[in-house]
Amino acid sequence: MKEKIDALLGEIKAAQAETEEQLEAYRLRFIGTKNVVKDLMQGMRDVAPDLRKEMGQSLNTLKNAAQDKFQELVGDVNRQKSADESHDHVDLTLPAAGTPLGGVHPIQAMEDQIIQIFSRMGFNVSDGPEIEDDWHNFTALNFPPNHPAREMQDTFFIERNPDMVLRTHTSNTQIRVMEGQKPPIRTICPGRVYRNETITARSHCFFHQVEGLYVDKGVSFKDLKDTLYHFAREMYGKNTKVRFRPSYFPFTEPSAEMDISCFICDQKGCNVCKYTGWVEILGSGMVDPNVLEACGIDPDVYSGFAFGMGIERQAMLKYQVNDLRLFSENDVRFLKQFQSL
Ligand code: 2NM
Repeated sequence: MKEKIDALLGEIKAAQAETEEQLEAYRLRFIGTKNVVKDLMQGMRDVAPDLRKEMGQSLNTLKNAAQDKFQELVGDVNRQKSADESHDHVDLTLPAAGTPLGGVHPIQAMEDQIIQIFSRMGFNVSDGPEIEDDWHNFTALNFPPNHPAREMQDTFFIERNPDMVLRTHTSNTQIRVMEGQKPPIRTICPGRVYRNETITARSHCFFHQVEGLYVDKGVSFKDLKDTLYHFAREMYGKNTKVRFRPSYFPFTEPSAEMDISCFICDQKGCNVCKYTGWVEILGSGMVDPNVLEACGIDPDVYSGFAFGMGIERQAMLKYQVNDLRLFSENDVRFLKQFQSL
C-alpha cells in the first residue's frame, strides 16, 4: 500500500493538462466517483491494525494532493483557453494598418516654394536673429527717431533692455548681410516677425515673411520689375499679370507695391480681389542710399532693390483661408487639408 501511495503522489506531482481532454482524464483518475484514491481506501480493511493510522494519514495527504493539483490544472487550462480565444480575433490576412504620416505646414510649404523660385534666379538664403537691437531693426533701415513703428503699440520691446526688440521684419537680416558681405549680394531672408497687435482673424502678433535683396553695380528698377514679374508667374501661373503702384517705405526710394491679376476669378470679379481684379502680394523698392551707407556700402558705386512679402497673406489668398489664427493653432482638422503639399 505504501509503495502505491508514493507512486500515485509522484504521478500527481508530474501531471500536466493543456486541453480539456487532458484535464478530464486527470479528473476521472484522481477525483471522479471511481478514482484511484477511493480504491486504496477500500484496501484499508486488509491493512494490519497497527499500521492503519499511518496509512489513513498517508491516504488523506494523497487525496488532498490530488484535489490541489486538480485546481491548479483547471487554472492552467482556462488560461490556455483565453489565450487561444484572443488570438482568434487576429486576422492575419488583413493588410497592415499603415503608419499615420504628418504633412508639411502650409506656411512652410509656401515658404519652400518661394525659396525655390528665387534660388533658381541665383538668390541664396540668409538667416538672422528674431531678438534684435535697435540698429538692425530700425536705425540702419533709415527709420527716423520718432517714426510710429518704433512706438510701444507697434513693437515688442525686451523689458530688461530697451535697446532690444522682437524684429518687426526680416530686413534686420538683410542689414547684417550687407554689413558682413561685399556686393554682389543676392539673398532672401525667410522667417518669423512680431508686431504688437491685437489678435483677430486678420492680424496676429506674429507672422512670417520672405524678404529679398539684390545689391550690385548698376542694379535698376527694371531689374526689380523683371525679377518680381518672373516670381509672380512662377508662383501664380504663366498668365499672371502684374502692376506696380507707388508706395512708401523708410528704407526704399522709390517704393512700389505689386499687385497680381486675381488668380481666383481671372479678373472677372470675386471676394478675394474685392471685385477689383487685382490682389496685392508684396512691397518693394530701390534700397535707399542712406541704408547702403549705414552698412558700409558706397551708394555712389552700388545700387540695389529689395522686396518683402507676408507668407500668411499669400497662403490666405491661395487657399482662401478666412482666419489668420488657423495657421498657428495647429488644429489637425485644418492641417490635414494640406497633407498633400
Ligand atoms: C519690404 C518692402 C520694400 C526691404 C528693404 C530691405 C533692406 F534691408 F535692404 F533695406 N530689406 N527689405 C523691403 C523693401 C521690404 O517689405 C514689405
